[in-house]
Amino acid sequence: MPNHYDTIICAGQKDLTPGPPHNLEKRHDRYSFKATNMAALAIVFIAALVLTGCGSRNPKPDPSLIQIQTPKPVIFDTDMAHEDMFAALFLLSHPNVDVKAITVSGTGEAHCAPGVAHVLGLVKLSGHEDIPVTCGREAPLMGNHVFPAEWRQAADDAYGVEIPVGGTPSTISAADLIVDIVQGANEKITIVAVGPLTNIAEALQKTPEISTNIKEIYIMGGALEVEGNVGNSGVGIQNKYAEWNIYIDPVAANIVFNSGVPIILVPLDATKDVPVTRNFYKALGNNLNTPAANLVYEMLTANLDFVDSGGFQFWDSLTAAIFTDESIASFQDFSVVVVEDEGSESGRTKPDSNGVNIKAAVNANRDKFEKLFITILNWEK
Ligand SMILES: [Ca+2]
Repeated sequence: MPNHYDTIICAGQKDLTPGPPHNLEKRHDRYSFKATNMAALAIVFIAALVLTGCGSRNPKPDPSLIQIQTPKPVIFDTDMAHEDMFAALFLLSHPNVDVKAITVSGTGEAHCAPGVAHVLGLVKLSGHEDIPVTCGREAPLMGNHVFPAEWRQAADDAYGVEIPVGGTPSTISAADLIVDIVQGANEKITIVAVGPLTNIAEALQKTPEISTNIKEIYIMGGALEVEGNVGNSGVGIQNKYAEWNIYIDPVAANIVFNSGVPIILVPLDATKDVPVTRNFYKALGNNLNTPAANLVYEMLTANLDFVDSGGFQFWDSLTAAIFTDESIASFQDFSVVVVEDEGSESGRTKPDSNGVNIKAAVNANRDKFEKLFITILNWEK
């Protein structure tokens, strides 16, 4: 139902938005609506806007959103589901970002071998084959939480989309690569983490002193004042609170949160504001000027059922985008603990006055995000 509205109303909005009032009159004449019909239509129209949340219209590339700056060095830690690929391509395409390494979390959605292969394809596609890529351990630091096997298979298969064949991976582990990059850098490195936090926790456990040379860690994960997404995934886990990335390896999350490195969390509280919609899909379809934009479009095409389900959000892309421009979100400080014990709150990022202080995005500006995302995907470096 919402998809139907989304298609019709958002497409109709495309006709109406740029036009002067006479466009409306033309439409009325054409369809010879009576006043009562128009009133009913108006109610449906407004209801549909609310239902579909299609508040941002026709996002188009807007280069004025980008002020060129010295590129910021970043390590991207990912678990290579569809949305991870979007975030990776966003960072790889962004003129203000210098991706130093990409590490795959072996506890995440894709398994190590296909996950790394897909990253290598993306770095090739975006002209960055020199970026080192590797994977980490395939079990959480503690516990046995895993993503559903069906989801993992889909990620391993890149959802049926052909990813270019890239080069060869780094021969060292993800944790070692993180340590090497951070210790070898002549300025503080930022980490953007959009999967389970296993690799980063392992690096911090192995070499705690790297924390002083990590500027900050942007993390897609957790749910603070909204419901989590584990319990409502339809996979039979009774847990209303946890978000998947943190749920998979809560011990790792606690290590990262308590490392002393400033944490900027992008939880479901903020990502709920950036659903992936048919309207966005169509807008991107009108702006396919680079291999990156084309690949994201193909990936959305392969996942339109998920788009139409209303459950697909720009989780990882929003996190990457916030790293480049915090003005697209609003933030609050929270004191949180991550629940490590098994049970109905396992993996919860729980507000607790005895917890660790983090900064969390609580809202996102969807219109600005969508424009920025389309702009960067179409950026020619
Ligand atoms: Ca992810």
